[in-house]
Amino acid sequence: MKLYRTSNGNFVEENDNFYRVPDTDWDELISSTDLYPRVRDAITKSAEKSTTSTFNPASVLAPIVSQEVWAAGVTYYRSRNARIDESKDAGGGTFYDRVYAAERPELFFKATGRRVVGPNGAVRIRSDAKWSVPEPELTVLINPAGAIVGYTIGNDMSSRDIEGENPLYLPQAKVYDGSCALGPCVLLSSQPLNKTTTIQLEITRQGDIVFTGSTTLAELKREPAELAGFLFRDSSFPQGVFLMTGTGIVPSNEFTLAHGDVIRIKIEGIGTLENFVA
Ligand code: DO4
Ligand code: MG
Repeated sequence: MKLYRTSNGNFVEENDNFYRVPDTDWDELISSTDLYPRVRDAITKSAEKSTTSTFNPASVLAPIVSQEVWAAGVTYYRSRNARIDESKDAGGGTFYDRVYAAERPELFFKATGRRVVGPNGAVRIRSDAKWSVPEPELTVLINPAGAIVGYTIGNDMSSRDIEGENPLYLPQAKVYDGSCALGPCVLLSSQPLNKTTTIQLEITRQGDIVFTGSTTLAELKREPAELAGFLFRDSSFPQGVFLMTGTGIVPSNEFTLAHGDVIRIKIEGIGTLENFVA
């Protein structure tokens, strides 16, 4: 089951049919302990009446209202290497390698709903950054009890020159208007995704492909449940929380995003999140 938040209410998709989830407030729905039965019930009731609902893909919004978005970093070997390289003048060889190997992961605050862009929306690059990249990341939805209940696609937009200059600049490199995209839906499942699940990134500029890359969840060093466990240590999330699990795709150092670029992130089993750079 895939859950969509739209400007016309909440919908669930199953087997290519769309069903309205009636009278639901997004925050209340996704944080409820009976999320799956409620969504299943919406399908059953619609099926009994033989009604499917008209679903307008253009009305899809980011799947977030009051939730915070957090992010994990340096969870893929590719990310570890890229960070060590970008921060070599700041002593990055030590701290990125250490966090990759440590028991405690890197977790950082990424966004509130106000800063999150939905499908086809405009993400931004900072005006004071010279080196900007998208970070395609499997993103988990965790309920207030700390259980992973769903999966979506996230883009952790990042300013690599600011991050590389000094690790203490990380919040500025990561948190700004339009720095995060989520969507298009939440794949509802309490089961871990298969390790063979692919994550693909494609960037086009004026119609030409300027970057493609892919990875799989087999390359993710830490289990999403382990990351969620650390996030919930001494922190509560009454409306649930989204946690980005880190990037395994990093373009080469010559690449930087430009205004107008189109970023497509595809995760097998979830869908495609497409955004353009404002
Ligand atoms: O420590 C820097 C950020 C790492 C990150 O965002 C990632 O690995 O995805
Ligand atoms: Mg990231």
